[in-house]
Amino acid sequence: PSETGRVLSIQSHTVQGYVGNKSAVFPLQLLGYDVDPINSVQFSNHTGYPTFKGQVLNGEQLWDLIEGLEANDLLYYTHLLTGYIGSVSFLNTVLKVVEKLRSINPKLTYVCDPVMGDEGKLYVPPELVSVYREKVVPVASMLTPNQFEAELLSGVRIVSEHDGREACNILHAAGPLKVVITSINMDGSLFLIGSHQKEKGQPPEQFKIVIPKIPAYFTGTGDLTTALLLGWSNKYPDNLDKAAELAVSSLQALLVRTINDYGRVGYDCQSSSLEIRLIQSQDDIRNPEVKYRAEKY
Ligand code: ATP
Ligand code: PLP
Ligand code: PXL
Repeated sequence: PSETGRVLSIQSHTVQGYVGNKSAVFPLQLLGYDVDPINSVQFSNHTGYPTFKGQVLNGEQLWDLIEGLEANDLLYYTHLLTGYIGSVSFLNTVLKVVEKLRSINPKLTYVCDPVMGDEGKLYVPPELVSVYREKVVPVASMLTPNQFEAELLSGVRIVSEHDGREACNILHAAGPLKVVITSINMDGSLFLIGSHQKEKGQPPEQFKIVIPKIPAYFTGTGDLTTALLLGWSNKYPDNLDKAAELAVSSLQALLVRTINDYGRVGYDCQSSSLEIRLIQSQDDIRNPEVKYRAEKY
């Protein structure tokens, strides 16, 4: 493995629990990255709880922080990472940030988790979808949609592995050289589909990882997945399959630890969303034992 980097991570902060930056920053640091978090919101807890309180950063406030960094020559980053974004104005400012960072480092890698919804339901304003499709996807280096998000962005309804691969092809044509559909729910299992277009215009190398579904709901796993894919794919730039094996293996070890911990205190894991045991899983993040293998197509 080679090289680490400096990551600007624009994501949610929650005081309690692990979503957004709280589930991305620590693992990237464990993998050796310098990570500079910008907190797009600061909430008491994630929005899946009965209530939450807190503040939302707007586009101008985001730009203010970028100007502060620029004024001190602190805007050199190797990677930009973004996750859940709640408004069109904030997303448009993120696009300005991409442009600004690339003017300083033309090789900047932009890793975008186009968080819009899950299981057929949007949890962002519908106007965001076309901004992602038309303006964000074209500038992303790596895209990590879930099944529903890949459908929204590609226009392909995904009910088979073939559809998942076709959605990746369409997304490559729009811009990103690396696409990972983080979970397609099929036949009682989760399928991760990865696709790496090594040269513009050439057919991509594609693979799948089949993940047995754990009967529980977790929050923050999508954010952690994208962070780990950034971390490992930068260390193995020509082996997206290996990066995904490492990311999935870490994640599954963490999820097993999470349900075991909740189970120990007699908690019903299917009744509500579980907070991931991130800190307790640091060895599984630094040094995952690869138990989930990529199968090349
Ligand atoms: P996002 O909405 O952030 O784009 P996502 O909806 O795909 O991402 P998740 O559904 O949380 O995010 O899945 C991300 C990864 O977490 C999967 O690839 C899988 O490895 C793991 N995962 C999440 N839930 C489960 C589960 N119930 N059983 C097994 N693995 C899971
Ligand atoms: N539910 C809501 C309301 C969200 O804002 C998010 C944010 O990403 C999620 C669910 C998804 O969580 P995950 O990253 O585990 O897919
Ligand atoms: O990606 C998960 C996430 C991010 N940010 C906020 C959230 C959630 C999940 O619930 O509430 C604010």
